[in-house]
Amino acid sequence: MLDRQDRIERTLNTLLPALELAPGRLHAAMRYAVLGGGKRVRPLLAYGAGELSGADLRRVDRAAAAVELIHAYSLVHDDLPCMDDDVLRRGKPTVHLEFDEATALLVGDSLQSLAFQVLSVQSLADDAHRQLEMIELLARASGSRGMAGGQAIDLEATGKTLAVTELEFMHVHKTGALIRASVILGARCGDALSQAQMNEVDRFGKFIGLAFQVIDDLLDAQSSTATLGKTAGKDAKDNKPTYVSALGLDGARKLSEELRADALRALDTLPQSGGRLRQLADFIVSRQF
Ligand code: GRG
Repeated sequence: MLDRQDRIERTLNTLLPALELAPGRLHAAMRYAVLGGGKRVRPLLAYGAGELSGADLRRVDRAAAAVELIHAYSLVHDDLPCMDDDVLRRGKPTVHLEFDEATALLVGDSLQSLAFQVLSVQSLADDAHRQLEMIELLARASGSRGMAGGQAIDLEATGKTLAVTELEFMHVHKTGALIRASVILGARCGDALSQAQMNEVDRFGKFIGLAFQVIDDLLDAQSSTATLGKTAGKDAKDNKPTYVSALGLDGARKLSEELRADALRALDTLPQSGGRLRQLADFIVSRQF
């Protein structure tokens, strides 16, 4: 994990525009938003899946960077006063506080564009058609039928009580779609997996994406701002429906274990029984931050 975290940091550092390039303030804010923080779970999943499919590591670097850039953009926009209105992210003041709101908006826009630039200008696959499919996959996962759509549902749900099926629908989109795309994109950088195995990788991504969110809800309820590097206890304060409000602490913990088991079962038929994806599933469900 440490090796891959270091690798994605170096890749992102190279891909982000240099401070010396105009407009310097926007580039400084983009670098502030992306570098030196975060667990890099989505890149780690892409690397894990890429390893299973025998992918060239340099190709996975690009896929991993693209998903992390989309993720970083979503965090910057999510923290804006018109959305979650938060002051702390990755242990630092949020981008709109450190810079200003207009810059934060442009940081998100620019990171999203950069993600697609990275996927387009460098080779991800021998077959150009495959590369286009990968670009489409990330576009769908981030758009109104994926992450942005999930965020819209989340904003509408504030102050309401949602059934567990409705919560699941929201999070399959808001958090799950990008996590699922990270695994698939990593796997698509190589050729070693059959279609049946790719389907299992996709199933793994779906279960682990939901498990990630259940744990996020538990940590928000149980952990501290200092440990998380973002404001803890915000869901309850903002009256947001969560797995904890729907199922209680024990029920949410039990669901996370069931999702982990489902995710691990999906890996059973894969080479090395899923290799590092298995370890990442454990990390996602056992994490403390
Ligand atoms: C603004 C289009 C748009 C979408 C925002 C992902 C998202 C949608 C908002 C983030 C708010 C949030 C707390 C979502 C829950 C799960 C989540 C994505 C947590 C943060 O991800 P981590 O824990 O963060 O991977 P790090 O900082 O480690 O990268």
